[in-house]
Amino acid sequence: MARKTVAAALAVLAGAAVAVTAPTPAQASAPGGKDVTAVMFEWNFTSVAKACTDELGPDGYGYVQVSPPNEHIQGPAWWTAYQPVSYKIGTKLGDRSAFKNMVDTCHAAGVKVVADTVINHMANASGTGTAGSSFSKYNYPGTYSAADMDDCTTPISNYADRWNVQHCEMGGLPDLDTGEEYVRKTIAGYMNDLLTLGVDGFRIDAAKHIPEDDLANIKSRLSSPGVYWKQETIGASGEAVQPPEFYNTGDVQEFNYAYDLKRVFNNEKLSELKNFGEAWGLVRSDKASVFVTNHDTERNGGSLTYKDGANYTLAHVFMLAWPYGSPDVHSGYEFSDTGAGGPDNGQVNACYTGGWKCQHAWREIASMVKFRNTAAGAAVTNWWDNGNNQIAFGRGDKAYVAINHEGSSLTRTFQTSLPAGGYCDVQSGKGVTVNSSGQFTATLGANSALALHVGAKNCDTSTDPDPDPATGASFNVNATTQWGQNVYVVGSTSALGGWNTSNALKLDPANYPVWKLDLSLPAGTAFEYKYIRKDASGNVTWESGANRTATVPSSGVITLNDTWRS
Ligand code: ARE
Ligand code: CA
Repeated sequence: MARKTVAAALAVLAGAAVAVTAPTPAQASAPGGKDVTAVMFEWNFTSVAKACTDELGPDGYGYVQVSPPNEHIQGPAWWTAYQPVSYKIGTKLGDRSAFKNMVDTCHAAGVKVVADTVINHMANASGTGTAGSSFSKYNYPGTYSAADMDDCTTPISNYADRWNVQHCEMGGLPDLDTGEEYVRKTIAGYMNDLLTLGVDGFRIDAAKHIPEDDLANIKSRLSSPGVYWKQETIGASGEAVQPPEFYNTGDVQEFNYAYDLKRVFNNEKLSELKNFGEAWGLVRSDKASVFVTNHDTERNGGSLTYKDGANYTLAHVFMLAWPYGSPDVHSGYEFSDTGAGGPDNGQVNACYTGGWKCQHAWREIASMVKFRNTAAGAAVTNWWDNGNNQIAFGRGDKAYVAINHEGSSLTRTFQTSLPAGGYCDVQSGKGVTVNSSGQFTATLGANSALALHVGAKNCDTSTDPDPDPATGASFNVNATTQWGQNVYVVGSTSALGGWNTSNALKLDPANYPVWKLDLSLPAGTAFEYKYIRKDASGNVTWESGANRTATVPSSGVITLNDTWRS
């Protein structure tokens, strides 16, 4: 991935004054020109390291964000990570050396590391933490005592009152007195320790609950005070504390971006997105950290989630193609209990197994990261829409995307500003030719996208987002589906989920109605399998008939061309 020059970055900033939709990279993009962060929610550090090497680096992600690494209360729920006990590095996700190895491995893969940092409060509990420290509410020996807590020890009760929001207890979590010297020094000490371990940035949890002056003071004590800094500041009308007051310290997470995308993709028209961004009342693009979903909103209904099928996938395609803010791609796991922690204590043996969704690696999403990197600095051009849910736009002479969010296919001659030549549609892996007038003709299936960029001129193996395994099976099944349904394969071996439908492997619908999955399996493996459909709520429908059988050859891949048996 080519590094962007300072001159290019300045050109981008100059462009910002011209049009609302002009690309203004947030601070995240400044250090390397790659502004997409993969948020590996509840992944353990060893698994994150492997993802950096195998997927995030090769796919062009600039950053990976990890769940809070410091000692917290014990328990199976994910939210235990938001109740700090001390600033020792040590949780079920890994110890200090696993954390350090992850940072080094990610750096070697060209991926910078952001740590989720919980510094507003401490644990509302008593017991022993994940690194062995004893504690009780208001007393965390070696770290803080009651004197370090804020004077207000009642829960926050009025978001219209700044003092109440910033000094009282969020949901009963003991609030640190961040105005105090010792507290500031201790928090800065923790963050400097993370910097020593190589961390490149921080997500500041509950930043809205910390006065901006306190954050500025803490940040000024860091060994690199210009470090990337992304603040959780949920903006809501009528509240006393609003995101823009945090611009001085860094970027702000724009929750309204996710709320708006949910509304548009579920109930409104994509054609409205023509001026999405500041014109919609969102925060400044160069300060915005944006997402389709995060770990809270995928649980509280605020945003689209993996349960929303094409609405969710296409919203990611739009986010990554559209020059506003710096995108986070949330990579999580399936859940029905909103408190459930990551499967297997955060150990990810393989994507799409055990409940791990691996959204960061979905072809439709991963392929758009290089699209975004290639398009960086280019404004929106050649906007087209049908007045409804079909849109297309270019990014100057760098890239072009079309999104068909309707129930029938779209055939059209698209006008781009791309140089003539052959391109790879990185969504489908099929070739597209742009003529000397910048036009190409293509058919997009229902609820699918097409994306071209000058960094992917040929659909050869080096740009194939889904290369064939050395030995294994290529599952191809012709299966029509309803809204919200997906097709999976499940079978007799553990790699095929051991007949457990919750461990079934999802097939890729890029060539719908043919669903496809290339699976690496040891040579000679004999297995049985069947296809299943799952709907948005996880209900399973089996295809009829006997189990299918196949054997992996001694070298190469067995190609299975199947038709769904209804
Ligand atoms: C848990 C229990 C609670 C219990 C508490 C203390 O669930 O019942 O009271 O412990 O014992 C996460 C979970 C919480 C969990 C917490 C600690 O979501 O359920 O509490 O961990 O284990 C506000 C804040 C915002 C915050 C959200 C959740 O402004 O900062 O609430 N988000 C971050 C994280 C969360 C995390 C925390 C902070 C705590 O992303 O995952 O909590 O570290 C309006 C306002 C928002 C407000 C929102 C909800 O929209 O505008 O500002 O968000 O309502 O109240
Ligand atoms: Ca506070």
